Amino acid sequence: MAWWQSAVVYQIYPRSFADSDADGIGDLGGIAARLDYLAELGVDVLWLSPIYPSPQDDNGYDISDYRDIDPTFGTLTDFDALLAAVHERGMKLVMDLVVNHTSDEHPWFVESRSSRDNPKRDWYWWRDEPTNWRSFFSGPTWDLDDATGQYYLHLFSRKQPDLNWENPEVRQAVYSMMRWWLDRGVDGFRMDVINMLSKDPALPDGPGGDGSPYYLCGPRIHEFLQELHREVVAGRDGQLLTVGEMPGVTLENAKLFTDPARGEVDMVFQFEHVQLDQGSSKWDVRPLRLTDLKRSFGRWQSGLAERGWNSLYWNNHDQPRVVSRFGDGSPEAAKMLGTVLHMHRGTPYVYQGEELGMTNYPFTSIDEIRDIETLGHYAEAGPASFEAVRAMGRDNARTPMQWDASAHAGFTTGTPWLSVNPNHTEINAEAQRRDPDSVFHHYRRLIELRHDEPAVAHGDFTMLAPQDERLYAFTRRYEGTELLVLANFSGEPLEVDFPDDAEPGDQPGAPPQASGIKLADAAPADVAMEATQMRRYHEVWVEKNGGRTLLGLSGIPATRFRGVVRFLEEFAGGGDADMARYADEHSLSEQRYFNLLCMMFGHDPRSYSWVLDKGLLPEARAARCQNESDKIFKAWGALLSPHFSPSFRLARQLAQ
Ligand code: ISL
Repeated sequence: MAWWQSAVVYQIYPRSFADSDADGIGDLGGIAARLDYLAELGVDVLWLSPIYPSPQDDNGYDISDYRDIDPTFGTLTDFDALLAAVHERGMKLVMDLVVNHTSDEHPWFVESRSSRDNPKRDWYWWRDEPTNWRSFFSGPTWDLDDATGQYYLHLFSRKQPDLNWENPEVRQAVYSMMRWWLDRGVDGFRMDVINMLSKDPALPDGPGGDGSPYYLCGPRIHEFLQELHREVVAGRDGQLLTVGEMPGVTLENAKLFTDPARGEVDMVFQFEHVQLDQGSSKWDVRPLRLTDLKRSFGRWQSGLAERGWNSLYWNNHDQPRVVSRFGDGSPEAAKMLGTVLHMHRGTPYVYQGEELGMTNYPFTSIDEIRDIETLGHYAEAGPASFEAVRAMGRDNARTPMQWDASAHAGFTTGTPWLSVNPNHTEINAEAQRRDPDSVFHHYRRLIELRHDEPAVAHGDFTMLAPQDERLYAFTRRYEGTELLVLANFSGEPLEVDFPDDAEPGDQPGAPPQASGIKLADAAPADVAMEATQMRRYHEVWVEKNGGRTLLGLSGIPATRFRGVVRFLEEFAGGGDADMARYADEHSLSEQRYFNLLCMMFGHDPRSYSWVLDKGLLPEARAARCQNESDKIFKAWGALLSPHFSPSFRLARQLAQ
């Protein structure tokens, strides 16, 4: 198995992460100062959005020198120090590779545009007549260059001319640059719009100005990526990560791109799930239908089950914040969304601030927005488009990282290049690190789970209840372990209907029933009872391992966990052997005992009353379970895990 199958990647948008020199723009020094935070979160890989010299027309996705660092961010020496510090902490660092286009200020383009017979003329796409293609950033994709009287192609801004990958010199120049970074010690690349490299050289007009049929996954794309892999990646030590950003990629093509036998890329970013809440364009905003999301994810999960690999993401620097987009902005929604994504099969990507539940920004005026894409759209569409801009604009993701409650959220002591979200007084890293129930610690546990629980990294995936508009439910199975994840995607409490006739002995591999959730023999009535009452944006996990069943809940108030520890202390004397003895004395089967604990640490009051009703716990003692110290709370994982490993790992991690 490849190392990245159990890894989690964290995306840093350097402009907005942390500023060390008070110019209001994040930089390498800022990142270096926050590495311990990232190590605490537990991520394996850092991906840096572009830090190369750039006129910053598209915040660095317009590169004017591939072999240096933009002075705004630091120097190559700073970079080497950062890389060493990342490696020292056992993490890896992946660079953004933007080679579909350069900046118009890159020396290659400066030469190319200097005359029609310049040797680099053919490094870009020059034509006497433009086609009707429209740019991603509004307006045409062709600009007339007055000096030479020809048009050049730019799928993005006019300052981002497209390289001509038909020219072998271009390809070799890129490979050589990539090797230079790998030799420097970087651990791989996130490849910007890499499925746009191969264009139909005829560049025909597209339907309604849409040129994408002629540049998305064009005729030579697999050949180019195989060549790139051969020239750059192959023969290195297998510790690298390559992920291709591929707008519009189909599942069928993604299977080819990520089939290890073909030697192209390790995984791709596909866009299907982030286009489900839109109509004709990203600005035509529609409500998400959960059934569409499940159909899409389910298809990708099964499509890449045998060969290839998924990347998993809700957020990046181009997408609005998921907690505002698919949730209601609350920490509950942030945790629920995190659990759903991270329990899928694939490599999860966390975009900076997602681990805090950072939300969209409450923009009130176009003057607050800096993003070239959004401004281009607004200029064309006018003020009526402002609601869509607020909902979908990329600057939602780009506001500064919220480190603490101080002015500018601890991001900078200068004036931030983009305003800090006023909610930083509540949503910030400092507060969340102190709070064991925070979104931060929830993400930390999810990441730990992927490292520790093979069913999370490697288990198969079965979508359940595909027709339900509120419940997101699936199972993951690996060897003897089965994990069931139930998530209430709605803002209302949800009754989940568990069929009474759940067949005992449900075999791994058996197809799920089309309606309802089938809890097999190992899930007794008490688990079902808990799960039938799902709070808003709430998730429940059940792990079956052999005959044992474990229920885990997120957002568990620490007091309840402390209550469990007290219960153990009181009844079991604090030691593993005593604890087991207690279970024996009370004739509790291991399963029963587990379920009892589960009831205890669920914070649905019905769990408690149920325990009491059944006479499993004297009322007085239950009451005392409410107040315990942090010390005991922390001790609980250590106390329990050896005893109930491996099933109990889930609970332990949720509890920490
Ligand atoms: O942002 C988008 C959706 O609104 C996409 O169309 C996005 O432009 C596309 O996914 C490509 O993105 C990448 O390349 C762009 C750059 O602006 C993005 O930031 C980058 O992620 C051009 O380099």
